[in-house]
Amino acid sequence: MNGKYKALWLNEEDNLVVLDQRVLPFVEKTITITNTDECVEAIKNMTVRGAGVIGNTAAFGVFLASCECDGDLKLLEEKAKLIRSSRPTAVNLMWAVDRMMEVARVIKKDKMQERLKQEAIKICDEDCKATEKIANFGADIFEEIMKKNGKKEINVLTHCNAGWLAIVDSGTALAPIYELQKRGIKVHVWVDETRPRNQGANLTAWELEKSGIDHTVIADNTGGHLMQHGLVDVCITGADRVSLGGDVANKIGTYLKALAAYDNNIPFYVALPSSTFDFKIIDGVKEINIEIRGEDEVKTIRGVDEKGQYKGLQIIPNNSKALNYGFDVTPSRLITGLITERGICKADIKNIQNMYGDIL
Ligand code: RI2
Repeated sequence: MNGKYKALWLNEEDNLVVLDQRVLPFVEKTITITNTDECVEAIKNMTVRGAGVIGNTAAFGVFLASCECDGDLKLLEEKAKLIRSSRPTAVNLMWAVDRMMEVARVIKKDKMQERLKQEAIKICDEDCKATEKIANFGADIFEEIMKKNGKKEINVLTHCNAGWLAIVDSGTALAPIYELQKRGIKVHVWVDETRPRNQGANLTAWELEKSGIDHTVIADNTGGHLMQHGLVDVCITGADRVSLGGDVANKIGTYLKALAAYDNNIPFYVALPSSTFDFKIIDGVKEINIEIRGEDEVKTIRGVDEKGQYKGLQIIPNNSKALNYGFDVTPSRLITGLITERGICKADIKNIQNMYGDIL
């Protein structure tokens, strides 16, 4: 793909251009990342977000860092460390930086920049291919569910945003939905708004609207009610880190949806590329580091007023405290299957080990 993807691309000057995901869908603008500090800031402040895109940005960040280092590996290690620690939960970030640094450590000084640029492009290209496969495996299973339920249309519930804004080039959880559309199958998506940052209401709805996919935005607490009344055929989310035991860290609120799905006998799938596994850990609830973000994201809400002016509003009393966990962990027992580029597997240690026997 030569470094050009929908959510991010390398420009003529070899700088990284990204869609500013903080202001979508109200403002469509790009930000150009030219150095390590800008890369770290863009990941921290969520100009870019989504496990895959965070990993891609970090990979290009290491390339940009190498342009500041003139072959000085020690300096590059320091800069890579900064990028690696910009957010704690999505493991694609650490995975991508580590992979880039393995390359940097064995390459000659004068070849370093070009080689790192090519490696970052390779990481993105691999994600693109993975999402194509996820799209097909997921769409096949969704068709089966639809037939089993005797329906001509499938109702899918998703949480947060795991579309092409989250992983190049067609997403994880949304990839099978785009594929169903290509296959001419009627699909309707229930989009959880996903407070506090509203990635569902802002980003997933924007993506689906742009693609002409029928969807309805719901308040975060609505899913259980819909499931009890037969209005959801299947749930699917992306993931930020998945343990060897099959526990899934994903956007806060995912666990509650999985509980409701389990109680109502509705399949709950998680879609991820292999780079989202953290094979070093087994018990995700105990071992995954959950990001705590600033109170302000809970205290305020952002949107446009009646004049189309984009702004933030405070929504809680001045002296009330707020707490903002970014993610939760859904235990493997609540998950019907993990959809990866290698196929679909049960979320348990035995099946994950079988699927990844060649690298474990
Ligand atoms: P992919 C998001 O977190 C959500 O947890 C979402 O499910 C995930 O990233 C999608 O990433 P945030 O970065 O699985 O918006 O699609 O905090 O790579």
